[in-house]
Amino acid sequence: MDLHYRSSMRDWYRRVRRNQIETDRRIVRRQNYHLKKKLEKIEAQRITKVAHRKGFIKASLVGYTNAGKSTLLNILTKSDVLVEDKLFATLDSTTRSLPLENKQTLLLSDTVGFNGNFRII
Ligand SMILES: Nc1nc2c(ncn2[C@@H]2O[C@H](COP(=O)(O)OP(=O)(O)OP(=O)(O)O)[C@@H](O)[C@H]2O)c(=O)[nH]1
Ligand SMILES: [Mg+2]
Repeated sequence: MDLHYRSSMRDWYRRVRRNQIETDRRIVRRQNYHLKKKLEKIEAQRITKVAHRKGFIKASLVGYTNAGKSTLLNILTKSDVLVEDKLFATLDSTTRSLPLENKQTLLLSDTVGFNGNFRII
């Protein structure tokens, strides 16, 4: 292999690498952009939710895991959240509305259950 051939191969390889790096950067930038947009949307939805909840009465079902919190939420709010005879069936809190007799609305939240000791003082 003569020297000239080797050096042109090296140049070609460098160009390919540079193009590849630029392409990768563009892909990462685009993914970043889309993730940022997604985050902004989630944040906006969260703010809307919080604003929407202002003025409502709020209550949470809190207790040990597998105690029946989700079952109670379903009965009270005629919902269909996951109920299972196992620990930590609920992994995230869920809120449902419950119309009260005085025409007000109660926002009732099911929560992730406790495990271990917690004292009621
Ligand atoms: N015997 C009896 N079983 C109940 C009662 N309430 C709920 N269960 C049962 O207890 C199990 C657990 O109920 P869940 O409502 O999922 O309990 P949870 O507190 O939400 O549990 P995690 O979400 O896992 O923390 C289910 O198999 C229910 O059918 C009750 O009043 N009596
Ligand atoms: Mg539950």
